[in-house]
Amino acid sequence: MPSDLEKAMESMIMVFHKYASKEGVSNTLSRKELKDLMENELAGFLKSQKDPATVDKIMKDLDANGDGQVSFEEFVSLVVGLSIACEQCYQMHLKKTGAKK
Ligand SMILES: [Ca+2]
Repeated sequence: MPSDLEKAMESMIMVFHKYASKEGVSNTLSRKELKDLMENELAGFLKSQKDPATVDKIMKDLDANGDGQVSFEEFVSLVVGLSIACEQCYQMHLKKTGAKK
């Protein structure tokens, strides 16, 4: 049986390919595919970002090689970045509630 971490890694791969295969090049995300992915899979994050240009900004940041497509490697850096931000919130939350684990 896969562990929680293995399941999380599998989810990242499945989500990426679910959206990447929608149109055009099947193993990269176009701007539209990235937008769909963020709206459906990162809705909580997008809601806290009031700026409507967020997707464009993120697309530009992610597209390290500038080909207008987000590869799996480029997508992973988004997930890692968000995970680091979430972990920092989690630590702040722990400090606030005084919980020790
Ligand atoms: Ca790219």
